[in-house]
This record gives sequence, C-alpha cells and structure tokens, in this order.
Amino acid sequence: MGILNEISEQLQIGKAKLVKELVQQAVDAGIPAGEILTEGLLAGMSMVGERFKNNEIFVPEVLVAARAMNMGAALLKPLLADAGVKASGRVCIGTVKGDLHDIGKNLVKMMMEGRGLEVVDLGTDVPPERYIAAARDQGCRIICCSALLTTTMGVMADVVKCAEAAGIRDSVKILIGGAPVTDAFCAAIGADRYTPDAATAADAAVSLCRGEGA
Ligand code: B1M
Repeated sequence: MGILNEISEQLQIGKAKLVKELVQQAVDAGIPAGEILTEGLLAGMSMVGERFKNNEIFVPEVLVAARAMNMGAALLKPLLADAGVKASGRVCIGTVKGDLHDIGKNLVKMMMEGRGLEVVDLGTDVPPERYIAAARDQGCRIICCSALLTTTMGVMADVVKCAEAAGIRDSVKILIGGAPVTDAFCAAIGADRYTPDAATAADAAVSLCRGEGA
C-alpha cells in the first residue's frame, strides 16, 4: 500500500498519532504537501463522510477521524504556504451559528495565512453579529463564512443583512463556502464571492484585499 493510501486508511480509523507520523514520512520522502493533503487526508475524510452517511459509523468515530485530520493538516501548514504572491490585509473567518464543523474552515484559514493574510479565527457556531463586530472593531476587510449543513447555510444571508444594517456593507467583502454552498446561493443572498475549496478561497481573499474584482 502506498503511503498516501495508508494515511487515508489510518485516518479513517482515527489513528491520529500514526497519521501524523505517516504525514511526516511522506513529507520526508519529498511528496508535495498538496498531494498529501488531497490524496491522503482529504481522501480519508471523504470515505469517513460516506460511511457516516450510510450509518456504518457514528459521531464518535467521525470525531476521532477529524482529530487525525487536524493533526495531519497542522503538520502540513507551513508547507502549504504558497511561495508565490503574498498579500497583506486582515480577514475574519468562522463557521456559522448552529454549525460545529471546523475542518474546512481551518484549512481555509491555513491557506489564507500561507498567502500572507492575517486571519482572525472566530471559531464555530458564530452568530452574524460576531462577524460584524470583528469587521468593525478589528478592521477585517473580508468576512469569511463556512457552513456544512443545509440547515445552517441560511445564516450567511443573515450575515449579509447584518452588515447592511450596521452600515458596513460597502466597506467589507463577504466570502462564503462549504459543501452545500453554491454560486447560485451566493448570488441569491447578495454575498460577494463563493469558492469551492480552500486554495481558491485564499486566491479570492488575496485579490479582494488588493481591491481586484467584486
Ligand atoms: Co457532520 N455532517 N454532522 N460532523 N460531517 C456532514 C457535513 C454531512 C454531509 C454527513 C452526511 O450525512 N453525509 C451531514 C450534512 C447533511 C446536510 O446538511 N445536507 C452532516 C450532519 C447531518 C451532521 C450532524 C447533524 C449529525 C448528527 O448529529 N446527527 C451533526 C451536526 C453538528 C453541528 O454542526 N451542529 C454533525 C456532526 C459532525 C461531527 C462533529 C461528528 C464532525 C465535525 C468535526 C469537526 O469539524 N471538528 C462531522 C464531520 C467530520 C462530517 C463529515 C464526515 C466531514 C466534513 C469535513 O470535515 N470534510 C461530513 C461529510 C462530508 O463532507 N463528506 C459531515 C472535510 C473538509 C475539508 O471539507 O468542510 O467541505 P469541507 O471544506 C472544504 C470545502 O467545503 C471548502 O474548503 C474545504 C476544502 O478545501 N470550504 C470553504 C469550507 N469552508 C469554506 C469557506 C470558504 C471557502 C471554501 O470561504 C469562506
């Protein structure tokens, strides 16, 4: 079994320490960090998602797999930093109210930091008012919202409305993402940009911070 497969397999059974060791071995073997992330860690997490959906595994198993994912990803963090164009600017990020999923949000944060942005992490279960307060009081130029549940993605519309009500809509950009989110949803709620993954979210944040595009 190749090492990336092994990372995926061990992640699925929640062997966090082993996953960390294997990720280190893969790095030492010269495998690119992006490949380790997508073909090892994310491939494993996707299998976990399938099994969870099919009721083959339950919340505790998913949680240990998520822990292994986070530990492996943390090791890749410095390597995922894009050697290319860096940007400056402060953004805030959080998973919306009612939603506790944070793996995707953490990846987006990691990629943005790698591109030179300062990221204020608001955590999970973030009510609209907290995003607005971060933008207003901490000078964040972009509000980044993540949602993984069809039942919580609607909170993103409240974030847009809240920014309008607070009179800051013209001075902040609202970037959204997460598995159930789409371009059409982004347009419908009046957010500025939807991106499907962490790398494109970082690209979008960099160009928005530079004032390029909507
Ligand atoms: Co939950 N869960 N979960 N879960 N969980 C999903 C999302 C689900 C699809 C599983 C399924 O049924 N197949 C399903 C949602 C169904 C739906 O709404 N349609 C689901 C459910 C139902 C639930 C509960 C309700 C289950 C229950 O209790 N009965 C419950 C809800 C709890 C809550 O939030 N209130 C729940 C709980 C949990 C755990 C706590 C056990 C755990 C979360 C642990 C954690 O995050 N610390 C968990 C997990 C791990 C998952 C799955 C298996 C994996 C999610 C994940 O981390 N993926 C997931 C199934 C799946 O996705 N296949 C599932 C890897 C991650 C890297 O991907 O977050 O999509 P993702 O991020 C991507 C992109 O979406 C994007 O970038 C990332 C990749 O580059 N992205 C952005 C994300 N945010 C972005 C923001 C951006 C731009 C891009 O701009 C700002």
